[in-house]
Amino acid sequence: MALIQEISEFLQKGRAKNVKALVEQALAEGLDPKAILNEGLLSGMMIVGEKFKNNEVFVPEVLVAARAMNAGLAILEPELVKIGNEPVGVAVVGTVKGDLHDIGKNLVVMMLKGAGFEIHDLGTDVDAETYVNKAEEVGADVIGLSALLTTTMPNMKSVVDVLNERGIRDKYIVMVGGAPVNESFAEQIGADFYTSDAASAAEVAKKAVLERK
Ligand code: B1M
Repeated sequence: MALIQEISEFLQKGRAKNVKALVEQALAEGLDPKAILNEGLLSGMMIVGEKFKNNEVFVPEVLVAARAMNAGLAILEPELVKIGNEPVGVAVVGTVKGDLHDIGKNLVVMMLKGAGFEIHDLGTDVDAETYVNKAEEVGADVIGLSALLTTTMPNMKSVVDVLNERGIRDKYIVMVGGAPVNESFAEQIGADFYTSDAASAAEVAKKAVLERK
């Protein structure tokens, strides 16, 4: 157990090399890969997410913690595949058409990963059809849309419109966020949730998916 706690603590400090080495050691000692994931990597990332939300840490700390999480995950993934670890849910995430800002979107991706989601990151400048096609292809639970420009906010609505046109709106939890977006805009375009930061996005997504299951 002490080893798993150490993994969580090194992850919070963004120490990728230590996290990688400790995950290798934990597997070599026969610790349960799910415990390493849940109590080591994911719990560490949730703590970072909470601190980020409370302005106790900032973007650079979150990025290095996420890098440490990815280093640990790379070692752990083959073991998790062997034992068939089920993700919490599947999320398709991207920045909408016309918009190249991706720092916030990347944080959302990291937090969702940290909350146990399988992520399909479509990158930036993503058109509505691409979101919906990908969501259908991978059986997504959540479609996450990020926009940083007032001029690209309407492209969030295009995604909801395509879902409605295809009669599949209810299959998905549509989440929106980004500096110019707010709760009333989300309501106006028919999205399910607006969250103001990446950690809240992960919390809300997890809760919404678990409530549907
Ligand atoms: Co741009 N830019 N930019 N820019 N840029 C802004 C957004 C702007 C506010 C600057 C300003 O004028 N004060 C302004 C937008 C004005 C507006 O529309 N209201 C602006 C502009 C105008 C432009 C260009 C048009 C400039 C030009 O070329 N004339 C151009 C547009 C290019 C394009 O996208 N087509 C442009 C370009 C760029 C750069 C390429 C130089 C660079 C982007 C680099 C990159 O992303 N790889 C850039 C940057 C860095 C910024 C600022 C300075 C910082 C944005 C950022 O990364 N913030 C920004 C000014 C500002 O915000 N102070 C600005 C940090 C990030 C962590 O926050 O993305 O808000 P944010 O994400 C937050 C939350 O919003 C939330 O979680 C994160 C925190 O936890 N969140 C979600 C985000 N997505 C979410 C999704 C969710 C939930 C939460 O659910 C799915």
